[in-house]
Amino acid sequence: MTTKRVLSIQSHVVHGHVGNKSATFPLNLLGFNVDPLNTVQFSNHTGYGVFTGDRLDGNQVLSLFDGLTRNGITDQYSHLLTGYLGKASILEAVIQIAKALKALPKPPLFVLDPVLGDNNSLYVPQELVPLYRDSLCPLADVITPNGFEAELLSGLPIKSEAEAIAALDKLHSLGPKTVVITSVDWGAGSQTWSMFVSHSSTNSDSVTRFKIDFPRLVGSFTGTGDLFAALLLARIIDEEAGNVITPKSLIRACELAVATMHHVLLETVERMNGQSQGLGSDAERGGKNVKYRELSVIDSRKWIENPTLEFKAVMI
Ligand code: PLP
Ligand code: PXL
Repeated sequence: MTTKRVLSIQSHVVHGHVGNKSATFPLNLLGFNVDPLNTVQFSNHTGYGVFTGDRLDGNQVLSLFDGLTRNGITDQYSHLLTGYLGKASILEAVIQIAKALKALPKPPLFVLDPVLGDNNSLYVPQELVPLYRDSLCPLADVITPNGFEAELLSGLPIKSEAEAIAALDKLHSLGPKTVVITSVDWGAGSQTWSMFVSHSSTNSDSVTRFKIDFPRLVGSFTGTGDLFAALLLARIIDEEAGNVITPKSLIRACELAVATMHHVLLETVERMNGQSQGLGSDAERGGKNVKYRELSVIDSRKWIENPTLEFKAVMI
């Protein structure tokens, strides 16, 4: 078995489960060595009323990568995972890192989560959108935008299945062979959200496309995209087929990741309801409720290791 070693370039928060704090534990549990390169260190995610801490600069990120390179560590990675980068100079540094890793004799699989925002609002500067679209996405093997990010990167609206398929095609044309639009929210009238996935094989023109519908839960959670990307990475490669992504391995990885996500959110809601009892409505709590919405990543370990399949992929 090949060593599974991930260079994971994302945020660190002292409290809570986003970025590397969302990705590292599940990856470790699933047998991956993780080298977290933290782009920022914040007290908590930026959706709280207050957050403190610092961002690295692009040259500090490059200096960390240089240390790894000079010690012969960078050629040991089986995967590169990138998430919250937060500012343009870090994104530019990551472009250089991805290029350096791609030039190796055995380049790692690059899973890129283009973290820009959610629910129609950006949580990073607008200038990151064209940098992702034109410079980083072309270097990635797999991209995992949410619905809002997919609209920003493709420049296309996603209000129907036909529009989701058009966006998948547009995102493929940026370069990645595998595109996963993690969640399309059809609005409050719908009981479900949908994931849309498209994969074009390296040596033929054939494209596999499928969707997975899963229940819409009340409330919004931060770090779900980070957790999903880690779970997808962990199972996406078919070792028996020669360490490549196959339609079969991709479908299974998505189904298992959605199953885990669903259970993590159920655990989170259950814990949240217990903790926040007696505090009145969300409005009365004046935004303080956000701390009760942290994902229950650790308490969900059995669902990370052994998810029960509940939501099936449907070919489209
Ligand atoms: N809920 C479930 C069950 C999921 O599988 C996902 C997918 O990643 C999400 C919610 C939301 O993910 P995102 O934060 O990428 O919108
Ligand atoms: O999950 C996205 C994310 C990651 N990292 C940090 C964040 C957010 C979203 O708010 O603030 C630090």
